[in-house]
Amino acid sequence: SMLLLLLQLVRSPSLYLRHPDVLIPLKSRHSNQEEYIDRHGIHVVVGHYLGDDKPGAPGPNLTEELLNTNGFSPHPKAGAMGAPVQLGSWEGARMQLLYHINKFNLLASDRIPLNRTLPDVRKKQCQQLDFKVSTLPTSSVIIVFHNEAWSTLLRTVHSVINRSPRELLAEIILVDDSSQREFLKRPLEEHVASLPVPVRIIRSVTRTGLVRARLLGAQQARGQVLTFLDAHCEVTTGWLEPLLSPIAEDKTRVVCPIIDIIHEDTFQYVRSFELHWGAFNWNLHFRWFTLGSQQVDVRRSNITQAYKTPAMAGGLFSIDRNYFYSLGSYDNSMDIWGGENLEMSFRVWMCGGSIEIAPCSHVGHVFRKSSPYTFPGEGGVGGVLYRNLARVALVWLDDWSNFYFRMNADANKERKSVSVADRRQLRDRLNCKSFQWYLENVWPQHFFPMPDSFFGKIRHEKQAKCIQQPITGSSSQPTGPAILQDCVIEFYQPQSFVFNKKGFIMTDESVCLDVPESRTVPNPQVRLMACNEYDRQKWTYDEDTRHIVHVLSGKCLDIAGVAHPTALTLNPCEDIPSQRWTFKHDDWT
Ligand code: UD2
Ligand code: MN
Repeated sequence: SMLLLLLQLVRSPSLYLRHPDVLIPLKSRHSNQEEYIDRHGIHVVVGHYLGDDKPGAPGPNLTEELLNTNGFSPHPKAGAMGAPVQLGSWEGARMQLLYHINKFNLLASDRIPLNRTLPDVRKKQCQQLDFKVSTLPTSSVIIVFHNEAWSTLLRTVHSVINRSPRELLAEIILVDDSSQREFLKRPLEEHVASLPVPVRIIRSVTRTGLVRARLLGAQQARGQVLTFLDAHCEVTTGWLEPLLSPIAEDKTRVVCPIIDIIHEDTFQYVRSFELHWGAFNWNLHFRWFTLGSQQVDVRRSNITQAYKTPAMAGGLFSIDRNYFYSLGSYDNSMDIWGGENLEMSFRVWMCGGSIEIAPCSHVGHVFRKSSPYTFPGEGGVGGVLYRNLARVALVWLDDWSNFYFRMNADANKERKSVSVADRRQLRDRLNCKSFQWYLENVWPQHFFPMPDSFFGKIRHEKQAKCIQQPITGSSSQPTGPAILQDCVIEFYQPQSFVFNKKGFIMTDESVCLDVPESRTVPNPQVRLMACNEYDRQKWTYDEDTRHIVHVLSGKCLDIAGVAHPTALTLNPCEDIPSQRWTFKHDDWT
């Protein structure tokens, strides 16, 4: 019956603190449970599990045997201290069979105990910090999942229980976003009932997507802070205190851990860099970038302190519960996956808060190369993602939304189908700052066009060709030798450059025109390299001579010669045609 498709396991009957904007109460069939329909028509049942529901449709070809749940019998030493799991060569076929289910090595994950040990990956100074637990707020940990594997989901839960001070952990809330693996439901409820921390399960009948699933969890949370985790994480020693302590000082700080890597093939725990922060590219896809030299200096002055980041990855963060709601929680019109991380980042920053990374908090996450689940909704994964991103752009990007839609045909297609009036109102009501303020103050190293910078193509007059970034075909930074190609008349990302007031010639993914060998080689190659704010990436333009001068060497941008007609180099400045460049401005607003 519909009644029990959504249910929540509670450990004690009590009154629920619910956020008022969501619920229509229903008369319940059972005296010991409450039911309601939320704003999205999701039928929610809150109460004791009564165990009389009928299983729904089974997932595609997923049998209990295949997923090894009740028969889950890990090897006690596998993956201990975060070590990679060694599978036997005879297990290859089974590994392949299981891999596609979650797009990670399920066989390896199932071999590791739920309580596996991990190294303490924190820096010494972090390990020596002495948090006064009694001064910290309590936290609910909210984990949403759709068709998550038994072993990864429960290892997330166990790691939280094993490595959090009990007094800080109000509860764990698992929100099942309509998983199809019916046979896992009862074992999950039985398993969590035996745990020493209250774990509640909320199930959504319909596939609602991670934003609305997190909202379902947040409504039920009793902790002062909400801590969100993906369903395939493992937290390490001392992870929680550094997330809560900045919030104890100031409720408008939204704090993320360092996200370490749980390898998707071996489940090895790999510590990641602490000298990164989060931002995004011209497609509004989240990216990690290395900290600029100024940020590194700030970090070095106190390496245990949380540092500011322009954006969060999205899955792992702590936020004061009241602050979460006063700031408009989430855009609940966002579907399935994507965009909510930037929406929240812009909203927090532009409306008076901050997003920070606590370097003493390390949480591992299984990063995957592709998504294991379906994207219901028109247009599949692209339709869903770009409708979400179109919402982000229309609400938060001001003039840059035009730039975004010109750069992104996929998002532009969705532009007409979304309506964001309520979120625009929220932005007005909260009196939030502009996107220009955000770019200038929160992310001064950004590579977006500005009112006072050049944006467009850089044309070699004699050859009638334009500078182009190398097309690498990979999703990482497109670095390599800069080349000259036929100018494309329309907007064309690989030929679009920002030349900003600081002298950097930059393009998407934070790559800058650079000459690494400008002082060691007579005819050095001109390249596109990760922007690093060093002087060797600075240029000036002389309107009279039309020279583009490399500041550090004082030499001029030139073509490499007849033998290399598409390559660029530096030469001593001369009044010659091969050193003449013009800027073709593109109107991006
Ligand atoms: C990252 C974030 C993720 C989210 C996403 C953008 C990290 C480590 N992860 O992608 O949290 O911000 O960017 O949206 O920062 N899920 C549902 N219902 C759905 C789809 C997903 O409950 O319809 C769950 C899923 O089971 C998982 C969580 O949402 O627990 C995040 O999804 P993901 O792991 O596919 O996202 P990820 O890590 O690629
Ligand atoms: Mn994830």
